[in-house]
Amino acid sequence: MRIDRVDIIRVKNPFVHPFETSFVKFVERDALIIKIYSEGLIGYGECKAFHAPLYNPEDNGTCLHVIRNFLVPSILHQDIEGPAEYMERVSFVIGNRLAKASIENALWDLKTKREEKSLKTLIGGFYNEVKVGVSLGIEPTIPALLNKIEKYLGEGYHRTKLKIKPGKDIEILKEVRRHYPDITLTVDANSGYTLADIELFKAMDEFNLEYIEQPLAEDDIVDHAVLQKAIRTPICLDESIVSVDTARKALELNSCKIINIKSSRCGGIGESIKIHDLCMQHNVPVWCGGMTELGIGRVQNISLASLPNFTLAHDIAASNRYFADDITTPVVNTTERCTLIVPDETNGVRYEVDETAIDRMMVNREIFR
Ligand code: OSB
Ligand code: MG
Repeated sequence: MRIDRVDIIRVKNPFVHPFETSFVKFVERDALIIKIYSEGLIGYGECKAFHAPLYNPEDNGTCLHVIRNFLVPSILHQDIEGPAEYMERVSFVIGNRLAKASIENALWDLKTKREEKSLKTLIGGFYNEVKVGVSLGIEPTIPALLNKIEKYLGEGYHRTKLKIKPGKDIEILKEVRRHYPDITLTVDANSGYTLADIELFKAMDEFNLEYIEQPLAEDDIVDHAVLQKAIRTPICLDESIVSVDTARKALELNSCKIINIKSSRCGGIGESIKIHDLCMQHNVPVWCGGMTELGIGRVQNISLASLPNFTLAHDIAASNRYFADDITTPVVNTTERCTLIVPDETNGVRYEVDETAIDRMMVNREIFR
């Protein structure tokens, strides 16, 4: 496919409620939308980076630089076979996976339009419907957190994940378990701890958590292996897994028993499929992580999560869990079973990009043609 034009649109969309993690309190989603024009069709991708390099080494400023100066010139006015060939073409760019993934995702979207097939069909998806969980930020008080848990349990979310950080962990878990002894519960530390906290994680074994997500540093699968040996609760790696190769090493070292796949963090949908397949061979379940994405990214995640080894509840909440306004028609909403129907050619589920919503949120647009 010949690439005729690329737009990079910076948008900002406020969160309905601040979302606090161990590394920052988010108040708005700052994102880049990628539009690739090719032979009369348009493919959309969403860059999942944040406003600052607090979770990933990249942020929207570095992504803009890399996309503008290295990725766009690699494809503009050229013939691209598809997402895989694009990834080979830009392999000279080291790291910068979120930037690469945003274009890769847009090329997948173009491929669905060219071939008139759903993303599910193109990647060999299996499930028609996927289960979703909710990820809850750190709240100022325990009663405020309990209120949030009650609200989302009421909406049917299949798993409750609590963000934790040093000093906001065991006490919170005790209270939550006292009120909700049986719910499927997980915690996400976002790399907030070190092996010096090993006793704390041993103490968490009594709370019957489905998993502990990314307790230690993102570049430390060795210490995660030590920790996993010392506790019964499965460790789920998120930040540490940035490629099929890091996944292979983590599995060889027994650093985790579960992997959270975020296609952006791993450089795109193609690499995510490889990680999925590797985990499946090793009987390691995966689930689809979230980056509080806007509709374009959220919708692509639904299709990724249709692969057979995506067996645990996903961080693909209804859009209204984060936003009052979103950029797809319809906006992503869960069924009465708190699931999402995976769009395919036959079920009539279809999401279109809402350009007027993008215009409402736009702070800047760069056009390359
Ligand atoms: O670690 O999974 C994470 C949000 C921002 C950055 C990192 C993470 C998260 C979430 C929310 O946990 C996931 C979502 O619902 O999109
Ligand atoms: Mg996480």
